[in-house]
Amino acid sequence: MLLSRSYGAWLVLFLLISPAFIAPSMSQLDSPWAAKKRNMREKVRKMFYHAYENYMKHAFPHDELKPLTKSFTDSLSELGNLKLQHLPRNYNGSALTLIESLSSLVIMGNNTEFERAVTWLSENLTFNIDARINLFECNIRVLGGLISAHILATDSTNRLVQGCYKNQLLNLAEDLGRRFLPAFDTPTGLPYAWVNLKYGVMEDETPETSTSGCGSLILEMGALSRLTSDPRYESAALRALRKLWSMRSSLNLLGTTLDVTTGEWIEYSSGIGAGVDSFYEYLCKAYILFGKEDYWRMFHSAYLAVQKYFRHGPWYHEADMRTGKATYWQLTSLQAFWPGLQVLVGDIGAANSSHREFFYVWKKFGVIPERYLLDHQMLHPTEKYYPLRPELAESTFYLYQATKDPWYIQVGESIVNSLNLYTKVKGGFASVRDVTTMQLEDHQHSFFLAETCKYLYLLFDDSFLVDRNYIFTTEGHPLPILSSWHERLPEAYIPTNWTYAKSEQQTRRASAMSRQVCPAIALRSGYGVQQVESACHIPDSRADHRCFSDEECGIDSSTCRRRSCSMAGYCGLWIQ
Ligand code: DMJ
Repeated sequence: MLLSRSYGAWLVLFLLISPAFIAPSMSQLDSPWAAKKRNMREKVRKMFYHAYENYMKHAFPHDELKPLTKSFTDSLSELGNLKLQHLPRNYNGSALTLIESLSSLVIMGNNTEFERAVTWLSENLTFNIDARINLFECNIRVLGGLISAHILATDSTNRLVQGCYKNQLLNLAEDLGRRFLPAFDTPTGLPYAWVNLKYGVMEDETPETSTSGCGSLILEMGALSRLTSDPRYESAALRALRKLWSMRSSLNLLGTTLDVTTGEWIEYSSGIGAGVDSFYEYLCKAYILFGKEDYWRMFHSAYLAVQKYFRHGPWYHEADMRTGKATYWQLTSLQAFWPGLQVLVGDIGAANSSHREFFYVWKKFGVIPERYLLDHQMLHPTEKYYPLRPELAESTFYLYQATKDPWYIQVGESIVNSLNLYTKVKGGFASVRDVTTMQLEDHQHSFFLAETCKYLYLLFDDSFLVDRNYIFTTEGHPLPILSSWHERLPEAYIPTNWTYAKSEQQTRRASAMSRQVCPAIALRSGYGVQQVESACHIPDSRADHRCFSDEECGIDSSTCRRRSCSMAGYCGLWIQ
């Protein structure tokens, strides 16, 4: 008894002091990747603060920083349009870059600066300004930034210590949301692209808008409705989305631009890049956030149509929504978000192969050019710029979350090095005007702080996401997935990360939605090699691949090309 008691005491003593011995040996065992990630995280943190502090010093409270001249631009009304629109004389900006930085400050653990920013915005921001703004841009940057920050300010982590937060950011968001509503007052319910914050839709306003302009509002406006219990915002965004979806062709394709008064298409050609990109993203993310089956049905059909008509191996071209025939063979830098979206739905194989091509283009030029003509293998003559866009970093973050393949850490490192080498100047980070000369332009876009730095930071340090479940808006602002907002999650919902895969085996089916997107997914172990079928796969109608006509043939799973019926009556990828 005496013996066992003293043995017990030794054991307790050992357990108490052992961490001191264990800790150093654990850190010695630290993988070289862990050290690399810490080092890279610190590099990204420095980048963010270089951009942020220069903005605060030379531009705040104006909208964006001009890093070369260390001055500012009041760009709120320029967004979505290159011409500077009319602004009232006494306009001093809406602190756009500060709003866009809020969630990044939290993710990087700077609650003090977050609180300072929240306090300033609460006391000074107003939307009662005679400014014609772009609904889409203002929604994703300002409304999304405010809503996400409000949630981060009021969640259970008690970030704000001074106790003077009384939902001011939510009140501002609600005020802004109200100013959006006149834009939806059209015969179709599709919103105008432009609305004056003070006076509503201007006389003779253009009725032309884009697919993403009216199809990417549901996350922010839906969240606003849930937070305020005022259903008008979600209803307006949902009505627009449903109308847009009803305008799809029989191939489940949409165009790029349309008329909001007639509900007719203007540009029938579309792809996954500019003018359309976030429409697909929001169908999928709206399903994740709100759990409505409707969103899933729309997304699933839309996604399969993209894979069927736009995809060519790892590349995506544009096609005519009426015929599905290829129109433009172009790579645009916005398309680089697509692999990230594919990770969310579990189509990892396809995501990985496209991501590699985008990274190859990044390496070729040092950064990714806005538009590259795939058929002529040359840059677009007027779109050689790189405005510090986040999309490649975003996809890299998602793919690393899903696979834990250290190769993505190397990709991230390469992106960070290029950004520091080519775009860092004394006064911040400057956009690249021409990727062939690396000549710079005097503009630091707010999404550099909201997205580019955030996704790079999360790639190297995802501690913000541990045991929490967020989706990121198209502008990189996190929104939590809550059972109270969700149609399908049980009341006692325990968050699990949708994209996080812990073991080797899970990496292939990293998303909770894999099975839904890829019903034909099959892990086949032939000679020890596992293959994952792509979501574009449509099997031939007969298992023995015999056919009388092309209609009986499906879509090839690895190339996503349509199979056709040969003279001998077999489906295959015959040269036509
Ligand atoms: C961001 O403002 C958003 O991601 C938007 O959806 C399109 N891309 C820009 C940044 O490139």
